[in-house]
Amino acid sequence: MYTQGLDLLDAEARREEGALRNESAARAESAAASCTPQSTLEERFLARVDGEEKIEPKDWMPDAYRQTLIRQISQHAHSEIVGMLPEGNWITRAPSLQRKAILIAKVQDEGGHGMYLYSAAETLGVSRDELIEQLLAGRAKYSSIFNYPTPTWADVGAIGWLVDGAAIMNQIPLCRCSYGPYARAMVRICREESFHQRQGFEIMLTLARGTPEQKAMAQAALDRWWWPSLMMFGPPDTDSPHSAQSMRWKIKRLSNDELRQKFVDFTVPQAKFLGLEIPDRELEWDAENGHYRFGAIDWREFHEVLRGNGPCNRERLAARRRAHEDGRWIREAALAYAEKQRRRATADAA
Ligand code: BYC
Repeated sequence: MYTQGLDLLDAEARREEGALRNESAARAESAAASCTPQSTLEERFLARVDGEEKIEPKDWMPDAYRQTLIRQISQHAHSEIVGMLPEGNWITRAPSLQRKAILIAKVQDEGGHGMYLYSAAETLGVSRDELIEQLLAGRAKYSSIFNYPTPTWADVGAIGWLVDGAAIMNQIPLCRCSYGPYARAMVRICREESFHQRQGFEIMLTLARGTPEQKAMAQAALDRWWWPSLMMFGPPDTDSPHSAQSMRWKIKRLSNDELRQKFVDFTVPQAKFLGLEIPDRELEWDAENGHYRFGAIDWREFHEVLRGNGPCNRERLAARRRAHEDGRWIREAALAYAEKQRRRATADAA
């Protein structure tokens, strides 16, 4: 079982370092930036990135860096929120009270991750309302993985084991992202994802060691989730338009293919431990390079899902729109309450 522990110690040390940049220094820098040539600003920015300094919200940054972060962080936030749906679907049908309590906690964690990530995106000058409106209008991307159905309880296990497993693999390097608020949000998210991955693996282990029918259920879920999990890491490096620039800016630390390979290398032994078979006839250990070779991914399927034609795209968006509409009264009540508090505070001060 892998863990993010060591990477996090490193990330936290750097976070302390970032926090030492005091506010007034940042303000002075931003005032100076208004009369400094663009090329100098860019050179300084890259030097800071190269020196592993965190870029903070009030620091000067190239507009394309800001836009890339808004794109990635908002897609990530949307994925967490839409990601609550496939598992949320099983809360009422979890096979025991304990499983139900664990699943509620997990789904709630995903909602929390969405909130930290929307907050991180807001530090870049975009509003949460705007981002949510883009999601509900079908104009924003979220992870392809959440457009697949969860027909059995074993799918909840497979999501925890594979989907959260892939998420941790992709997100541990994001704890070292050059943008401070995103990197810091990722520290807590990775800790929680790590727990999620273990709960998924434990569900799979229980099923794999259960009756032949339960083991078959676990195998069928693995068959359903294996290839979509590999697609989560994004297109191959040769077809990834954003990777090179994002890696130069140290937003991404490892490429899509590198992370996918790491995931396969970690997960195959876990499948063996479960006594389950990865649905890939070409999967083979390559002793020479120390990695598993795996079969070709169906990228047509990936692009179809991204175009909105996956098995559950429409259902997921419809559920989000319904939830947003159902929650309107509470948003209005919260705003009215805040306004009442503000008026009271003004009256008390007068
Ligand atoms: N699904 O140049 P590329 C979770 C898009 S949440 C949909 O490689 P980039 C969890 C990509 O956005 C999981 N779209 O892009 C939650 C880009 O489109 P645009 C989400 C995808 O950004 C609840 C285009 O393809 N994790 O784990 O350099 C329960 C070209 O791609 C996908 C994150 O969001 C995909 N799978 O790299 C359990 C992590 N892949 O914007 C678990 C943060 C690619 O040009 N994000 N696209 O229209 C990242 O690390 C990166 O954004 C990605 C893509 C690796 C996903």
